[in-house]
Amino acid sequence: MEGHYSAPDFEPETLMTRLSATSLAAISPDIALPAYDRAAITPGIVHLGIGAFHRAHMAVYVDDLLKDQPDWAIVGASLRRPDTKEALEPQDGLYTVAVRDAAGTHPRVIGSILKVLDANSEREDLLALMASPQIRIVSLTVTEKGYCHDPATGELDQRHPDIVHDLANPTAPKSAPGMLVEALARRHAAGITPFAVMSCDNLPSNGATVKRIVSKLASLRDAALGEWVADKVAFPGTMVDRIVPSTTDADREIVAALTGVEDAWPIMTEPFTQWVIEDDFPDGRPAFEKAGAQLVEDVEPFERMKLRMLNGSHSTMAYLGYLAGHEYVSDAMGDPAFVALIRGLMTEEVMPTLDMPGTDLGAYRDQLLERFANPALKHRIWQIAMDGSQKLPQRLLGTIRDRLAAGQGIERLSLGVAAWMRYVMGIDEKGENIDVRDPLAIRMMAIAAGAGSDPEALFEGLVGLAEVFGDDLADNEVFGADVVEHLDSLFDVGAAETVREVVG
Ligand code: CS2
Repeated sequence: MEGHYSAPDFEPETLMTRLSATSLAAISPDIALPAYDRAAITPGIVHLGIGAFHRAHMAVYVDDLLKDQPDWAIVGASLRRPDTKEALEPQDGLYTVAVRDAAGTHPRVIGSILKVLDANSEREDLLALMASPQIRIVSLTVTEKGYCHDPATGELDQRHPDIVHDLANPTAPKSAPGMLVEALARRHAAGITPFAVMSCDNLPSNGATVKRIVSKLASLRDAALGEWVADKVAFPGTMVDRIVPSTTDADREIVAALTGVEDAWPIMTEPFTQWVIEDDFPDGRPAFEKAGAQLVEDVEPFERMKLRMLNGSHSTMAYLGYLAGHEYVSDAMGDPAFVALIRGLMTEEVMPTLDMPGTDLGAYRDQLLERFANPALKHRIWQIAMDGSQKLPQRLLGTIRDRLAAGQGIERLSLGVAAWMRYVMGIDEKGENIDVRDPLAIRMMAIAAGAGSDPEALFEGLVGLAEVFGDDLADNEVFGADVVEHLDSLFDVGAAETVREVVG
């Protein structure tokens, strides 16, 4: 998702043709190309946060549908950096998605993104497009922190600098919620039906959460607008799933060798993809189900399952794996103690909290373990470790609360939290600095500096971050005792040995 991927250092090779509308004929004949006339497609969707995740996920589903539904193409927007625009513009929006596993790498050229706008330099064009009736869906992948909310409560953070800015400058907003409110305000004023707002980020109850944030911001601007947003705008919830590591120069070379053309920013991903969507699109939608999405009435059980099973395991593995010296998820999965920990975490501690009639959770777990072990997918642990303060509540803390309320143990879940606390200290087990990327990094490192390597003090300091832990967990004795015990062990014997001890 946007913010997680570094821009490629792309220097076109003089001998090889660059991917573009005119070079499609030069592509190796066994590579799939857009199955429709790109000159005939028109935009129906604006997507905010046109990072790697969107391009490996929703844009592929839309690409599958454009042949029959040409009025649903995507205009992407990047809110922070113009790098995606710079990579895709010379390529007429075309890019390669390469699916990788042990059996090989399979590229395909995607054409569903008509163009990319840079929200900073082209804000007016973007807002005007969002306000126009042809746009019926605005979708988002802006990462957890892009919603400017308090992760523990899911409420708009009114002190967030971008929100303060957007309230003072409502017609020239910076934040994703601010862009949505301004575009909706223009539609409201012009009597145009609102677009549906579809979050594709890993937030809990993402539809309801984004509705709460956007209607609150709208009401701070104008009470009547706030009511209109709350009553008339649809915010379908989604569960999105596909593992998308950031692209490296080596990936660029692999893709060029397979396709015969240069792509400045191909996307590498796994074979698996899943999209569960709440069917709430009053102004219409593409037939996403024809491309394999599941349209359901209530998406929350799916979201909870995915956030707690996949993302909860990912974050646990990321903090412990980083401290243990692993670079990629598949490296950590090469250690039987890590596999036993993650398997045990899901089976013993997460699965009993899920209510999923009709879903074989054991099979879901086994498939996750297989996906994590994919040796061809170079998924950096550090990439997952980013923004933990925004991720922990929905990935680990919700499960912990449910189990504590039922008097059940949290041995492995609390190890994930302890490893995060140890990680955000910013110093690894060899005494080297860790590049901790997190909106709260400065505060957390100050807390850690005050605590030194005293587990109790570190826990007390970090659990006081109410936007992460709420106001209940700090006083929970079981939680405190478990996390402090694990921290003690992490300081004492390190992450690899702690994992071995916990799995016995
Ligand atoms: C990962 C996710 O970076 C992370 O935090 O846990 O991006 C994960 O790969 C996706 O949610 C998989 O669908």
